[in-house]
Amino acid sequence: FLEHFNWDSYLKETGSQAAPPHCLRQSRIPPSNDFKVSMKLEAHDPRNVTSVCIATVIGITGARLRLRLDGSDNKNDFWRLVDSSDIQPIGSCEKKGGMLQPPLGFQMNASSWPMFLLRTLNGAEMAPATCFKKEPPKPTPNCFKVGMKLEAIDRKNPYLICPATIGDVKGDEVFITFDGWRGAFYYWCKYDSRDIFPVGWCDLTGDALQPPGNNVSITKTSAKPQTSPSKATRRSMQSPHKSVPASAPARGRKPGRGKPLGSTG
Ligand code: MLZ
Repeated sequence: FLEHFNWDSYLKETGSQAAPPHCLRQSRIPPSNDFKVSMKLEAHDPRNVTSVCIATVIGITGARLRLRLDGSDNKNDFWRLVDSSDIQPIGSCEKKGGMLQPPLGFQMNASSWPMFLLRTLNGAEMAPATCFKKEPPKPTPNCFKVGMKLEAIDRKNPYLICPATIGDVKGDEVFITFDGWRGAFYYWCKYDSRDIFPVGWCDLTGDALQPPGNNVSITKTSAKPQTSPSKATRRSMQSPHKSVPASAPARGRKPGRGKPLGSTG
């Protein structure tokens, strides 16, 4: 089954609050996506962030681009917002006195890089500077509270944006939990991460928001009582769904390590 997920009824039925948009480092009006598939640009290599590489737009999804580094394989695609500071027009690197680098895992002999670069850029359609939007400023200090709802990228499946709940807040980090999914998907991130969005983001950008998961888990102890949206989720999704109450790993655990609560689905 595939049903349209409705935030309004979900929030009502779970008695929860959407994170105020000013808490997030996203534009109030999402930037328009003027890129086209096959355009080329410069991007920081996600696996080697100090190097700037040539990337090709492989796909468009909402305000995001699916990118592939030229000379890399098709197993390491990544997604960036059109207002990400990780991407820039071709020529930007050279203007700043830098050199374009082969991607990590460059498929050819390193000595063939200069020729590969010439060939890959020759006749290529370069994304015009107007496609690149200014990154919004960092919001002032972390104003997230436990229980606030938002939309967040599933870092294990980064093409997916899913309904999420703030499970914990610690300094400038927030613990992202996914409604209806087990802990293995959860992660800590900075409050100004570009991977988290206000409720309604996908509706505005046309990106596909995943419905909450249907995994049922029994979490025995939870230091902070949280809303358990199981009944409401069931109604909201018109199917026997249950949602997992958020439970963050104990304080002091390393950020980014979700405590597995069982199978991940
Ligand atoms: N493993 C699942 C996708 C899970 C998405 C969870 N997002 C929080 C699947 O393959 O269907």
